This record gives sequence, structure tokens and C-alpha cells, in this order.
Amino acid sequence: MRLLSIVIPALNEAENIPRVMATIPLAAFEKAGWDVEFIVVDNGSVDGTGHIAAAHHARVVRRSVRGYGSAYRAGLAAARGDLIVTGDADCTYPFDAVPELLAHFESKQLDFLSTNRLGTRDRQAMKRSHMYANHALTGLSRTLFRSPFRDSQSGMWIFRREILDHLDLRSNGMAFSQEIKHEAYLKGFRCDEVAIEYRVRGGSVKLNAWRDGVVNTSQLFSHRVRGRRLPAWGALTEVGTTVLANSDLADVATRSTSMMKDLTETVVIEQPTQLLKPTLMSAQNPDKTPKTTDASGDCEEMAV
Ligand SMILES: Nc1nc2c(ncn2[C@@H]2O[C@H](COP(=O)(O)OP(=O)(O)OP(=O)(O)O)[C@@H](O)[C@H]2O)c(=O)[nH]1
Ligand SMILES: [Mg+2]
Repeated sequence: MRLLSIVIPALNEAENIPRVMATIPLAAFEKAGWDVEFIVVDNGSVDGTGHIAAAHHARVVRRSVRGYGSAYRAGLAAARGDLIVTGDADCTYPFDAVPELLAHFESKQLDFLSTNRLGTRDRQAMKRSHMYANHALTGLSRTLFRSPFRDSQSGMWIFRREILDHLDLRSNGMAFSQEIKHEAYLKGFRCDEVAIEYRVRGGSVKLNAWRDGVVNTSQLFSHRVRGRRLPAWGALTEVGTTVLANSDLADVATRSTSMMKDLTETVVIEQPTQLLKPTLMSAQNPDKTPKTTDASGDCEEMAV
């Protein structure tokens, strides 16, 4: 069986974690030949998010440095899967659609697949001001990087774990989301994006719209200055032999490796060997009905 790592950053999402987990379609993954590890990164919660996640069979990663990007850098370093899937812990992303996204990823032989939330029909899922800000940041990204992504801020991605060794990821805050997409694109990996449904959030928002908007904008410019688009690799399998001959990539690989080294000093991983099995989940959630969110912020049963 191949291993899929689902990596989720969670700050004070104790209430949402069980609901998000209930939407993970383990039986479909098993049928498609995937074992699943579920990694929750908690760096600063005061509501017991990490304990709840551990009780729900997650590998819990804790890191002293706060922030969304910091959480991802630790969680991705801990992931062992052939492929990594990400998303928020707030019930907004459709984990129940991941088998379909995986099929697309594999049929197109992609290295990095992102998702586009901006065509979502549920107007309550994203505030109008956030929608405008997302379009503005995406427009600027497309201009600066000539990137193909139409939603530069989406938090659901699927990618081959191996590509992490070639990405220079530095953001500890919300800018991590755009940084990983642009790095994958700049390094010549095969990227694509598909539309997904975006759902109403459970619990409270962690984004600080103005501060994060300013930080993200300045990260775009600094990243553009340091990053240069490298030739497309085609399939990543071809990189292995080429990478050492390319001084830029060799340099980046060295830096990523030292980033990982930093991380191992501050990261604590609980339940390091834990895998999710459909039997575990059905025992915990007997009706196995996928969940979504309603406008009041609570996840509720979704008609299927
Ligand atoms: N571990 C960790 N998780 C974080 C941190 N900040 C945000 N998160 C998580 O990252 C995800 C995204 O944060 P949100 O508050 O939903 O931000 P957003 O998705 O940009 O904003 P909305 O679209 O309004 O939901 C959620 O799962 C948060 O719990 C952090 O400092 N540490
Ligand atoms: Mg969110």
C-alpha cells in the first residue's frame, strides 16, 4: 500500500477536529490502495486541540514557533507519505472530494495540485471582503510570477512529498500558502489547479485580514526577487540525476535540509507510528455520513 499523509494546521480547533476527521473518506482511500496518516500541527492552542486530535488517531506535531506557515513547515517535515494532502481544520475544505482530486492528480501525472475556492456558490462561505482580497493577491501573483493559479490563497493542496526537498519555504505566517504554490511553479514542477466547493467555517477565524494582507503582499515581492523560474522538469522522477548538476537546485536542497534540521530540534511528534484505518473511524463515527458546515458555524450532516 502507498502512504497518504493528510497534514492539517490547527489553532484552537478542538471543536472542529472530530468533524473534519469525519469527512475523511478512509474506505475510498483504502479501496484505491492508500494507507493514511493524519497529522495535526498544534503550535499554541489553548483549547486542547492537540489532545482531541491525538484521541482521534492523529499524529500530533507541536512546535514552539507560532504561525500557520511554521505549523506547516513542521507538519510537512514530519510527513512520511508518498503524497501529501493539506487543508484547514475548520470544516471549510471538502476532504470528502480528495479521492476525486487524487484521481486527477494521478491521471495527469502531476507533482503539485492546488484548488480554487473562488467560484464557490455558497456566498456565506467567504466574506465579500475576503473574496476581493483573494482576487487581488491572486492577480498580483499572476502578474509577478506568471503563475497559473487562480486562487493563490487556497489551503488545499496535493503534492508529491519528494518535491519538498527542492522548495525553499521560509514563511511562518499565512503567506506560506502562496509561497508553496509559487515555489512549486518556479522550480518547474508540473502544477495544476481544480475548482472545489468551499464551505462555511466552524469556530473562529485566525486570519488577521489587514495584517496578513500586507505581509502576503510584501512576501510576493521579496519572493519574486529571490526566485527565478527554472526549466520544467517534466516528471519528478527525472530530477534525481539532474538536481546535483544544477547549482541553484543543489543550493536550495541544502537550505531545505538545514530547515528540516532546525525543525527536529523544536518539534515534538506524539504517536509517531499512527495510521488511520476505516474500522477505527467507523467505530468512532458509526453513521460515516460526510459532514459539512452550516451558516451558524457548526458542522452538520450533509445530504448525499
Ligand atoms: N497550528 C496552527 N494553525 C493555525 C495557525 N493560524 C491558523 N491556523 C490554522 O490554519 C487554518 C487556516 O486558518 P483560518 O483562520 O481558517 O484562516 P483562513 O482559512 O485564511 O480564513 P477563513 O477563510 O476566514 O477561514 C485553520 O485550520 C487554523 O486553525 C497557527 O498559528 N498555528
Ligand atoms: Mg479557513
